[in-house]
Amino acid sequence: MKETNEGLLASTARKTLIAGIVLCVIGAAIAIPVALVLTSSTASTSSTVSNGSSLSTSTSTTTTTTTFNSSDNFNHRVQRWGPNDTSGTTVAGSASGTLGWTASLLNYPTSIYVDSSLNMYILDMWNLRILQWLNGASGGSTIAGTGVQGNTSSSFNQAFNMAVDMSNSQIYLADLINNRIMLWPFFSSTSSLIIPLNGLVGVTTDASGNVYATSNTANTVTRYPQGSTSGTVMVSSGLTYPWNLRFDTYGNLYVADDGAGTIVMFCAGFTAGSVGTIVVSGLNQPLDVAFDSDMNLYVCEYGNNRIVKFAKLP
Ligand SMILES: *[C@@H]1O[C@H](CO)[C@@H](O)[C@H](O)[C@H]1NC(C)=O
Ligand SMILES: *[C@@H]1O[C@H](CO)[C@@H](O)[C@H](O)[C@H]1NC(C)=O
Ligand SMILES: *[C@@H]1O[C@H](CO)[C@@H](O)[C@H](O)[C@H]1NC(C)=O
Ligand SMILES: CC(=O)N[C@H]1CO[C@H](CO)[C@@H](O)[C@@H]1O
Repeated sequence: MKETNEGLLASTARKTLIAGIVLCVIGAAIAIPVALVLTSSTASTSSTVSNGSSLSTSTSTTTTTTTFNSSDNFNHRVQRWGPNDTSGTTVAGSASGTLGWTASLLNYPTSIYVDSSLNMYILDMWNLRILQWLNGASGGSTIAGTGVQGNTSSSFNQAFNMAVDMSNSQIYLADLINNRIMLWPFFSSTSSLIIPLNGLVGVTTDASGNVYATSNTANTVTRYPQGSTSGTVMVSSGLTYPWNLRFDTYGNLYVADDGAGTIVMFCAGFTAGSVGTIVVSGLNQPLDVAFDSDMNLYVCEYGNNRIVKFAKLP
């Protein structure tokens, strides 16, 4: 990820970010293809997403972290947008953007996950902890991390992304500086599994619990069966500095390709050696993707300090 200073585009000056139609056949036995048809962009918000690095959707809301790394603007908060909101509401951290290390303040929150009850899991990067922040609470509880920077099985260092596996009450953490994925059972003092991966930056799981991670030095996506530390490189060409990645409910995979400014899609069941289809291009440092329950696609566009929504056509 490179630093830029483009700031926000005025709404009238937004680029048209147009995508195409992608057809994926879901399962050999199912004849009906699912079409992902994207329209041109409408940004769901404006200046309130400053250096946003991560977003998460729940049934009725979109939630994003709003700071990442800026030398002059630290918001250190998580904001939530309802379906038609034009501005966000701060739901964790300081509304005025003050950083801190108490239970109610954040220090570079880089990754967010929201469960179906709107409880949040927040990777509070420079506090070296993951917080579980119940919906409506005024502060969080540390669910992983000791607050101490390190490379042991109970510490991590500058982690940008995580994948929360609610069904097994555990979190996969992309421990970037230490080049490893750590598996943290909720409220455990140590990691229960460590997977080495050079250049690791993004991590997610599929519906079966397999782990997928991006490397932005090798420009790859690697797949690890649940519980295994040995992976298969699934994607080894077509990506340029990939960041985070995520599956939709049909099992198709989307990679935010930061360096190319694109979202690259792989149909469910894709095999090793696959080259994806670019479904969105013209983005400025896309770091994360998410879908709502209607299959609208949201992109966290760090370089333009905004979230972009691509509506699925009926
Ligand atoms: C923040 O940005 C500066 C300038 O690009 C960089 O040197 C530093 O490593 C970054 N820090 C983090 C935590 O990303
Ligand atoms: C959001 O706006 C759409 C289009 O106007 C409308 O159909 C929908 O009911 C609204 N949703 C909420 C929760 O207000
Ligand atoms: C772990 O951290 C210690 C202390 O900073 C350092 O000496 C050591 O080289 C590190 N090991 C690795 C594998 O990074
Ligand atoms: C790297 C980057 O895009 N930093 C931005 C963070 O947010 C502030 C305020 O919106 C911008 O001025 C920076 O350019």
